[in-house]
Amino acid sequence: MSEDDFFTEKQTDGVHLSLKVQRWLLRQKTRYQELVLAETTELGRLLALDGKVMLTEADEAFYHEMLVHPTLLSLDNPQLVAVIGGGDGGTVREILRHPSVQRVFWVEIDEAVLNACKELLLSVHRGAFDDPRVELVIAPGEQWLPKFEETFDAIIVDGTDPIGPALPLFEPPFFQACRQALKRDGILSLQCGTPFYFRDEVKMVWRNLKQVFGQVKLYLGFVPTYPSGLWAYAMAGNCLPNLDAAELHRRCQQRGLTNFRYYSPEVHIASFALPPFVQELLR
Ligand code: AG3
Repeated sequence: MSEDDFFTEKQTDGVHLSLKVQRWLLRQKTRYQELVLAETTELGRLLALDGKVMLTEADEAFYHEMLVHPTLLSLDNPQLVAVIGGGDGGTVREILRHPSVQRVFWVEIDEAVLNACKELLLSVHRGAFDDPRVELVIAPGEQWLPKFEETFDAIIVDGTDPIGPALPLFEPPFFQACRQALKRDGILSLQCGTPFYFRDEVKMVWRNLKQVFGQVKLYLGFVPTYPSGLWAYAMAGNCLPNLDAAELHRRCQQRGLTNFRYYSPEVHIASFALPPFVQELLR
């Protein structure tokens, strides 16, 4: 067994995660990043960009459900949604489960990622590319959003880590553009890294969001193949509703949302309880 049989993410200088690979499906340098798709022995297919795990088939639902449903279930009637990034289609797939959604603008910078995922990650996008409600735009989100004339019920940012090329998606000018592109009661949600290893990044994203939005909430989920497994997400808006589990259950039922793998109304509520070491980052 050689090291070539493993995909390794250097999560930090001293902590690496290795997944054993049965078959390499694609290794490609795109215009923007280095893309790897592989069949792992235990976790299904793997998508990695610039050496970082974006998803495995085994746990992608944990991430995509938590990025999408807390936000869309907080809205009475989400109709127009923008997704920035998320080239694999998992985020768009979860959005399309909400029957009130009429249009999704899916803005991804890297066409090569879209093409590769469309062909090789069918279980992830499950046809999202061909859904008539979806409008695919190939552009950098931070350039496209300020030009769009309508206002969104939700904007969901599914970028990579808040370092390197995706950094503009975590900075105040982009958050301003999001605020302007949202309806009065619209909500922005995004992933913001792990509070265990990426303390400064989580702090930075929190501070930048607070500068721009009236209300910001951080919440947590478990994603086994991401650094530390403990993942932070943020929701931001003018005024975020506080729904109880009974109301969330009612909304799930109304919308025909069942068969989640990670999300549940109880998990939703619990995910906003932050351990002291995370609270510390937000002071
Ligand atoms: N988007 C966020 C992945 C960040 C993972 N970071 C890491 N492995 N260092 C994933 C895209 C899935 N749609």
